[in-house]
Amino acid sequence: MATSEPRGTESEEASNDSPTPAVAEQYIKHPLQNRWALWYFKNDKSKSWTENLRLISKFDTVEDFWALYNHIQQPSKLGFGCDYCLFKDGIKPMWEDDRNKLGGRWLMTLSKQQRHNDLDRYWMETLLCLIGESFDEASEDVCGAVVNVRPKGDKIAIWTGNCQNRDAIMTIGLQYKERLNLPIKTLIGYQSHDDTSSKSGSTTKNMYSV
Ligand code: MGP
Repeated sequence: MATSEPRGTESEEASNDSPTPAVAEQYIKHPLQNRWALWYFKNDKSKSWTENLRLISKFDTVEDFWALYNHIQQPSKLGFGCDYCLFKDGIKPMWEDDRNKLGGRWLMTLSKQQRHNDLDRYWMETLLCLIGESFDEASEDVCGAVVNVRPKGDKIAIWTGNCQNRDAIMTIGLQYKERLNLPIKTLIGYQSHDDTSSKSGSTTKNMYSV
């Protein structure tokens, strides 16, 4: 019929119809500054430490982070001996990686009671500090974070790349403590991986503390 539009024109019009910014906002994921990799460690004594470490997934948007976070178990539900590690893409969560070998970690050791009260909350806040690059320029120094689920008390740590970068390390430590709302009298210590990996006793000396 004379009044009907040719099909070609109809589809051409539709394809020229670019979404308004408000509509586009609904579809475009929010990019993170870095791509991150989540690793899982399960302690199987028949295998080496490295073999027990598995990459779960990588993400580089806010939406993909939450999809992954909501899909996996909270640390408090993991078995003893298990870890999660969140590291910048390209850095393996081990002392031996080139980007870690001169570095160290801010270490928080939790009491057994805190497994129930604080562990999952602290871990989530730690993840948000990392993906949100919360430590200003010092975020550059961050390599990743690790949660260790252990019978003697769980641990959460932020790993940084160079244990001589005092200013960056102190910025990270102070802001991290504030983000977790830790009481001023609760001290956390920073230890070099060199000292941790070569320790002979049960404690490693702190290079810095806040
Ligand atoms: P751990 O899992 O960091 O702490 O290290 P855990 O289980 O609380 O033990 P503790 O020694 O702190 O009381 C346990 C062991 O895993 C280490 O002694 C190493 O043998 C091994 N291990 C841990 N890390 C982080 C590494 C690593 O980066 N590289 C290698 N090769 N081994 C590691």
